[in-house]
Amino acid sequence: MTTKPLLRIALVGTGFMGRMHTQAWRTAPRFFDLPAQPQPALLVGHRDEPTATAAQQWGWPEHTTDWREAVARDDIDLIDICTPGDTHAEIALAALAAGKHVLCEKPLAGSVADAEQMARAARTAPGVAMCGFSYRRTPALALAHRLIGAGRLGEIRHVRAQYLQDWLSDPDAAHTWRLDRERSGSGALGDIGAHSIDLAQWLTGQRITAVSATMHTFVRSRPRGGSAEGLGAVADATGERLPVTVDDATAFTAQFDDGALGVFEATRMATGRRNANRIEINGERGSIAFDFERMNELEVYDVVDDDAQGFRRVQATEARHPYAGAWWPPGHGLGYEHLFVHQAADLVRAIAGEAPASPSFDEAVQVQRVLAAVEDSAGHDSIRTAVPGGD
Ligand code: SOE
Repeated sequence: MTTKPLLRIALVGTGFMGRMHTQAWRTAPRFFDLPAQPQPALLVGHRDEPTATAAQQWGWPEHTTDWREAVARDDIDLIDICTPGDTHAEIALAALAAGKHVLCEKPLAGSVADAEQMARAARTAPGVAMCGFSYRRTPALALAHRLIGAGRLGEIRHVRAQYLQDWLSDPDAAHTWRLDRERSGSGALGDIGAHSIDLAQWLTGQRITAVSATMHTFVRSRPRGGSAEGLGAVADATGERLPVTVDDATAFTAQFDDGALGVFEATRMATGRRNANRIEINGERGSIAFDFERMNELEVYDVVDDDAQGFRRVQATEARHPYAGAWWPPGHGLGYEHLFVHQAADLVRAIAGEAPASPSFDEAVQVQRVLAAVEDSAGHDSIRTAVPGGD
């Protein structure tokens, strides 16, 4: 029996994403035949007690509150960054300089300048760097990518992408770092709109070259969150309200470099839409449509006419579909966590040189540039046309 080389991981971040990545690192080698064995080695948090508790519960043998320790250690191969966006650049740059592989959550950074610096470092570093735009690893979307890549839609004309959530629709939902521009970069735009931008560019193979945008914050202050942070945050007892410094909702139109026209919407205020990451692409020869709330399905339309023409609902749950064959018998279906398992598996393969890391930091910078252009556009009233008679 040959033993596989170990890939020793330090994960930075003990929130929802830290938990998700932990699960992914443990599960990936159980379902995918990988060229190396991921080994969760060190969990890094920012407060000692919660970090110790998370390490114990999630099965990390060691923990620390100093990410620099993880970067300095010779027995760590990969740094997995699951922290708020304002910390990504510093950690990733140090990790790459120390020769580590890096997985960095999305969006890549808080600014284009930081993201560009990270991408420059990644280009020359010995380690492999990848950004966590996890939806690329949804079997139905990977299938869409394959169909579009094979030319099944012909020339692409429309991209219609909406990412709709509702966890902030209650004006008294607690404040979290995701509502603080300093820490998160932006709100609905960077948190979920970034996924739509990445998917749109990846699926079409086209870059967004121009945007026209509007952004809005409906609830301008929220109760301070207690000890639980992130999506599960609950208001503390003080009654103090903190300012919301990011967008609750963003909408923009876009032009792509090969002629497609895009319409995008990202909001965390769409009551009843829990995680509706939707995208529809129309080409001259057909269309695809996807909604993450029905993540195992891809709608496919082909213009070739016959008596049964119309959108077909393809269940992307069969062995011939991307990723799906590694899991359950046909038709049994996958969930949100599986995207992260696929991401972990793909990164291990990229590190072994079997395929390029995707999305690379260069691809993630392109998303960052679109985010910045959207904010820039929305911030310039002069490029918006007022409707006569309105105030
Ligand atoms: C919260 O809006 C969130 O957890 C995002 O941060 C993730 O990227 C997305 O996958 C689900 O929603």
